[in-house]
Amino acid sequence: MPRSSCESGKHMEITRRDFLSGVAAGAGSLLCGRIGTVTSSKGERADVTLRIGRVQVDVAPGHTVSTVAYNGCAPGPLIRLRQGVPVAVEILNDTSTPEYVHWHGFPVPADIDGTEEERSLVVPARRHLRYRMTPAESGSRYVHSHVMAMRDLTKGVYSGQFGFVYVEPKSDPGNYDQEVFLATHEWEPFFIDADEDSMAAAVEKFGETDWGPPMVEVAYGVRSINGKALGHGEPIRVKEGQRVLFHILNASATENIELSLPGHQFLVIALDGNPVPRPRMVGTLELGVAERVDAVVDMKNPGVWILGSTDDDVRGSGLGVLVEYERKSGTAKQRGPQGMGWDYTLFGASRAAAAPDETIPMIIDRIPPDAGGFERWTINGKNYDPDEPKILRKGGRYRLVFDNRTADAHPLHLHRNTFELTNINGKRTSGVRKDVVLVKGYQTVEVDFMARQEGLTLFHCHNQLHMDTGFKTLLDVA
Ligand SMILES: [Cu+2]
Repeated sequence: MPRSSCESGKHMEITRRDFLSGVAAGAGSLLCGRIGTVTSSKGERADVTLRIGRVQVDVAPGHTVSTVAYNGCAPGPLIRLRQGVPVAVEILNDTSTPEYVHWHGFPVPADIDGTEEERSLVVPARRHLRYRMTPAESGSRYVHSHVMAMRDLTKGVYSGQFGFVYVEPKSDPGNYDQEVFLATHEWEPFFIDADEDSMAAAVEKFGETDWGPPMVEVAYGVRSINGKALGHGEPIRVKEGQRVLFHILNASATENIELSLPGHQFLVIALDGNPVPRPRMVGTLELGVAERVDAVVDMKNPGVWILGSTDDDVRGSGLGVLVEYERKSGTAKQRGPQGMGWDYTLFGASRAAAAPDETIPMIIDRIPPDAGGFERWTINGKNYDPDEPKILRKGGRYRLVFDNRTADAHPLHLHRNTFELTNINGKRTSGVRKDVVLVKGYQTVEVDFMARQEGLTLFHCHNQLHMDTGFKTLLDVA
């Protein structure tokens, strides 16, 4: 099995000049295995090549993970595309199981969206798949496996099959000196019994006798940013006075996270790759599973700091990276986050939303677990049913109303579309465009979207365990 060919824990630090001279489609990064132009088995040119295969990832001493990843490293290479410029994609599967490769945050046709539910093209075992794709939207996007994992915690997004995709806008208004791409991920997943609080809540709701076996949750042995646990990768090296643009992706299977950089604040300029109406300064970033945040940090507090989880245990198990100013070294300074906490409405305007053609309620709840202790999730009282997609009219304007009747926070994802947040738990907002929204316990959130993309469209919770246990539904735009 190949050892991961990633340069250990480099952070894809790209200077302004590198960025401007960057090659169009497929320009590699400093991180690992470049994805430059290659010639395919058929002799045709592919702009983006992903090779799915087994690797060993050295996350930390004592934590060498054997997994499946793209192009020999996890995260896979940074893929840079240009808005509106079509690319030829080739995916080679060196493993013995079929794979689905999902372009997350891309309004692409269902056949190349990479999900079984939408009847997309599969990448067969030991075979390859080619197609063309046009990135219509700019900004921070994501590519990842979309297979069901169920009880196999080596598959789907539990594996190393994820990578950052950045689509360069037609015009770049960026004002920064250095660009850093960071992807978080947890490793060594295992099942544990659900914590007492969620068990107690469930028993209270359904009664002791109906509930059955204890619920299971997923825990992790070690966490990472760009494949390295805190202290085991290269630090992010900065200079006093620099403006650093961080592109951050939560590439977890199940974990929503909060990050801070003590001594500094983040100017949030884009969410899920889309510029926000009101860039605002915050002390803490919150990223549900699969969310992306683009934020600028003014480096004006020399020293060594940890950009990492605000939770001591989570950070202690690896979710962090050192930020080291030039000519500074030693132990990182500790300090709580400063400044405003996280709230989507901070970044929105307050324009009233146009009336939708139809409002679609989505009541989120869970039902007692199956015999194996696997919780099951329902939308409007129904576990996933592939044969009953909700029919939408092309060009129609739809409002999804998420009503979370559980204590869990759910990162809800709509495939092949971007929606606009219109109401967060009773507070009106506008102009924040996303493809994942984190709906917290007992919250109600409303999002609007135009059904522009024909065909099957998957909606699901991006927590892999929740999705696998029925928290998904299909829309069909006709
Ligand atoms: Cu969920």
